[in-house]
Amino acid sequence: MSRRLQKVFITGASGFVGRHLIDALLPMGCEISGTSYPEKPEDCGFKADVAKNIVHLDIRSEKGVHAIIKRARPDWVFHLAAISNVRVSWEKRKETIETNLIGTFNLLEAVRKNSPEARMLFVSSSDLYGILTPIEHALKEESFVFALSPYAFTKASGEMLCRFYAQVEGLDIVIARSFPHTGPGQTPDFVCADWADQIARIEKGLSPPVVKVGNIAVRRDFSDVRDVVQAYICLLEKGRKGEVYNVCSGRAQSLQEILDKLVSFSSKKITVEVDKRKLRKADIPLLLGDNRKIREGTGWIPKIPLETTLRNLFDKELEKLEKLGSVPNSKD
Ligand code: A2R
Repeated sequence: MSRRLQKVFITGASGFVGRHLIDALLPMGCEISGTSYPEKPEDCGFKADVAKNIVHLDIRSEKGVHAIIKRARPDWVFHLAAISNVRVSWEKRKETIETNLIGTFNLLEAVRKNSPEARMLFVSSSDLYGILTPIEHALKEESFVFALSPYAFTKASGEMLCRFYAQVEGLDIVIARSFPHTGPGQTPDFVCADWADQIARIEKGLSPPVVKVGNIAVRRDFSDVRDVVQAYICLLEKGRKGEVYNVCSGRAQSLQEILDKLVSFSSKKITVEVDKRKLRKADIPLLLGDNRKIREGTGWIPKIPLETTLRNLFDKELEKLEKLGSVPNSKD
């Protein structure tokens, strides 16, 4: 980014990625504003100078989204607000479509009418590759897209909507198609954070020494959330309007290896148990991305080794339990 002060607007600023994005943008001298929902900004633990510019707003409110963009008139918009969990998207189908698709429409219209010069990043998902037959190669941006969940549908249709606004309405939009990412602060609705949470509880003597897992044979392309937010910044600095970029490490790791690493951080003798409720009807054996386009187009490269990511995630879970005050600090 040019070093002049940029006005940056983030929807979903209090979410997992939003918080890391703020941490990355503040040292760049950006003026940050954005939205949080359903949490109130004052309950999100933001520093006072950040919290004052975060508004409690449901992205489904057309009026609210227009008013806030009119006020902020941002240079950059990162659109992160979404129902981000596939299981929840099945349980709340209408809410998912209203939030992820109509919410995106509300934002695009608000930008078109009030801040048409802004650069906007739409965060999509590798879930829309929806592989039906197992493959052994890395997925490229032009690979076949097939939505197999309400979540994937809203990301696929959101991409199409963004491309329409870029190509026909002339808005300056870049699309990040993000593969799984994890790191400190992720909620236990996602696999690595779920295991880190379980193992931290075991470490603190709050749970019996058994980790419940689903299918750990599958291989996934995981990135560190801090690398991912750098990719998002690189995409707004150098990404091409209307283009889709995979955001991924380009390496696949089996969930078994991830589990072994997390277990190795604990001092307890832990056993692993398969919980049938965590098994899926069909699991894609390999989900691997090709990141050549973003590397060559923006110079971004993932830097943080997965071991560091998992260590930081685990340490954060221990810290959370210590802060809750329910257990004595292990260092005491
Ligand atoms: O689902 P919640 O209760 O954690 O709230 C999420 C929030 N959100 C909304 N914001 C405004 N209006 C809504 N109607 C609405 N519904 C949910 O957006 C959460 O605070 C934020 C999204 O953050 P996370 O769920 O923590 O997702 P993460 O990992 O930060 O992903 C950011 C983006 C999403 O678009 C994902 O679909 C994509 O990256 O992978």
